[in-house]
Amino acid sequence: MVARRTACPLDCPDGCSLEVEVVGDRLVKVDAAPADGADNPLTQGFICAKVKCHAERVFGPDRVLTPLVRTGPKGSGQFRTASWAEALDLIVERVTDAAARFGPGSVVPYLYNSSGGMLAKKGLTPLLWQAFGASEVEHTICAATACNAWELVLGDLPGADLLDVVHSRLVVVWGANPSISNTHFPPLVQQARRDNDATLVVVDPRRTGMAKRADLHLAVRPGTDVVLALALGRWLRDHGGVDTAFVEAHAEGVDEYLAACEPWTLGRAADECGVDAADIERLGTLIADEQPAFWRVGFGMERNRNGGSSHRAVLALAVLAGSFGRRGSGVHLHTGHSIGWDADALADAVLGPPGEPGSLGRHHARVLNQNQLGADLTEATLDPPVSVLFVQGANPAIMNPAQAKVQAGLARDDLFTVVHDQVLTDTARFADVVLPATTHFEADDLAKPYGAYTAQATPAVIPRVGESRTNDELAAALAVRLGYPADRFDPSPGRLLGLALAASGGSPAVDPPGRVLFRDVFPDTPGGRAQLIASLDGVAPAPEYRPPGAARPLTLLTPANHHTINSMFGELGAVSADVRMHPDDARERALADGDRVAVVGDAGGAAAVEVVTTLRIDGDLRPGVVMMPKGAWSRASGGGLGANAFAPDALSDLAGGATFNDARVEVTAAE
Ligand SMILES: Nc1nc2c(c(=O)[nH]1)N[C@H]1C(S)=C(S)[C@@H](COP(=O)(O)OP(=O)(O)OC[C@H]3O[C@@H](n4cnc5c(=O)[nH]c(N)nc54)[C@H](O)[C@@H]3O)O[C@H]1N2
Ligand SMILES: Nc1nc2c(c(=O)[nH]1)N[C@H]1C(S)=C(S)[C@@H](COP(=O)(O)OP(=O)(O)OC[C@H]3O[C@@H](n4cnc5c(=O)[nH]c(N)nc54)[C@H](O)[C@@H]3O)O[C@H]1N2
Ligand SMILES: [Mo]
Repeated sequence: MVARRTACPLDCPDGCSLEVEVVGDRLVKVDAAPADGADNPLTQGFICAKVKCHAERVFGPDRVLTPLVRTGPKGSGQFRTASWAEALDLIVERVTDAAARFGPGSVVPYLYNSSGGMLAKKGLTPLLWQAFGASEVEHTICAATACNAWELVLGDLPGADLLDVVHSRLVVVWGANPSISNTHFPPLVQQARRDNDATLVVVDPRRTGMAKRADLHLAVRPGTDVVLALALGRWLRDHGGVDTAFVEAHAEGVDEYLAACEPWTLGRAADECGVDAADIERLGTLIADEQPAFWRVGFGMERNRNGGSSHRAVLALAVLAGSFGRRGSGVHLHTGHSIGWDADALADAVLGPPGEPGSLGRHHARVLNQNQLGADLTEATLDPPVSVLFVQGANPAIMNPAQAKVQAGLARDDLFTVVHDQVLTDTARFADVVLPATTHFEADDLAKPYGAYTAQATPAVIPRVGESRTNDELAAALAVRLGYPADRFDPSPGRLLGLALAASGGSPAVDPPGRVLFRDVFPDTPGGRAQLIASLDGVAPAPEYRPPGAARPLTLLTPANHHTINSMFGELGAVSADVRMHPDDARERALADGDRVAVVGDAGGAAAVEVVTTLRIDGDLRPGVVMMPKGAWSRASGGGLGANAFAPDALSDLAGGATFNDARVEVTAAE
């Protein structure tokens, strides 16, 4: 047995420091690096249950071990094994043919890799497809709305350091569920409560793990946060709660913003948000009186039509209250791009400096919105059509909005689909060619989590499983076959990391942890001031509220769960596709726990869809809200469609973001 150090690059804020045990070629145990000496102090000597089981996934029955070529109907998952050479030749033939017939824009690389390291995400693959002039699929499915709102208000200000919450007197968790999606944060909040008698407030339609422990929980109706935040702005103004010294020094647009708050009296806001006016007032008093205050803002609040406005309004509230300038204050959404990754240097080395002889193209034929893949695959009018779909590090068959449309598109006979993944996902079952990908235990990379101020090496700790290749190795092999210079597309991790990190001396330049916002670091906005009013084409100057649609009576939320990271680990079977409902809603429908039920909805303009599943009664939901987990594989619901069949492909109010939580459904007893 050998113990080795690495880190977890999965799509999670925490980015844990890991210690793994290896016997021969096999990974046998994955656990936290010991608390003393871990590169990432946020790890605190423990990791989540999912990643503890990661060895099971690496060697699991669903692992793709060789290239596969489709033999059965699309979606059936019937394949024969193939050599890498055969698979690559086939892909290049189809890619070249599509470009000749419809232009390079008909090749659509759907690259996400949010659970991969920096090279897996930002290495050779996007550069290859730029050189080719393929379409770009813009990353809008997650974080685009919230991050754009942050930029509008706070520019490039980094998020407050999660470790600093131990110094806070007030902790506001708004639209985030750290007990599940950022598990190293709650113990720090408990420490603040113990040591400083800190008050904890949670704003979430569900009584989450943290809400159960909170001093105050506002179970808002989904999508109404903007109203709550505007009403609190008004309340602060009327009760001397605006930190005038702070806003005079550090904020722009305050008067105009407060004028936009004017219509939202406590009573009106209470009605719209479905909470007690007294609770709104209690939160106002806490925000006005308790400092330092730490705001943990999450992505749950962005996934609806008002996501951008809600995020802007909550940030504006923290600004009005002056929740900055002291240790233990500030807002955390994520830690930003604080790593010194020089994407231009990497692109110049691979593609050649722009304009120089021999340099390769850098232009995508067009930009497609990730949330509307289903429409792009199925609408006959798209010009050029999607002829080749190259999916890497993503599972759109179950994770995208308008799932029925996505699956209908993936089933198209005239579409050639390549999927490069570690396991035979629901998307891979639709592929013409499946290619085996390495896990981060099998190849060198660098992990940069979005909730911790750290970057950690993830060296290979075991040999390759099967014939798996890294994303960069696949890009290199395709590049050579497409006629691009092999030396420029040399995929060795040392070379690529060296190029991207040259500007910071070869190792990542992580922002110093523990910086206090508006004391040690300021936004790059005009005057370094927070902007409460936006001046951007197509964006309302002040946050705006759009009432939710009411086509069906229940709002379906699909948040993160304990058993999966997005859809990863879903193959291990622990996540069910059950639908959860408040006892009052169940009583009204004469339904009981364990009943077989039909969830009915419609998404993306498609005909009504129905998913039959099991009902669970759950008093932690607010009435009118039902829940299914995100990331369940189709096998969890007996094949076919799941929660994402109900997710609309309409876009949010900012940055073309996803509106998963605008899903509206009805639940009835199954026939
Ligand atoms: N275990 C685990 N951890 C994960 C992930 C995972 O799948 N599993 N996924 C990772 C990824 S990709 C991401 S983006 C993050 C996401 O993690 P979070 O930022 O926590 O986002 P969600 O889980 O989508 O939702 C968080 C909470 O928002 C609530 N919510 C929903 N709608 C609204 C609303 O309109 N207003 C308010 N105030 N609250 C609302 C939900 O009930 C939920 O409790 O987690 C990461 N971490
Ligand atoms: N209903 C609903 N749907 C949602 C959400 C929601 O809140 N509700 N949330 C959305 C969010 S927050 C997100 S981030 C998206 C995520 O959506 P996706 O990115 O489509 O889903 P993942 O499960 O993260 O898919 C990642 C895949 O990449 C593979 N993989 C991991 N590392 C590598 C690598 O290095 N190379 C290659 N080639 N493959 C790799 C994994 O095996 C996995 O199959 O889903 C969104 N979908
Ligand atoms: Mo995400």
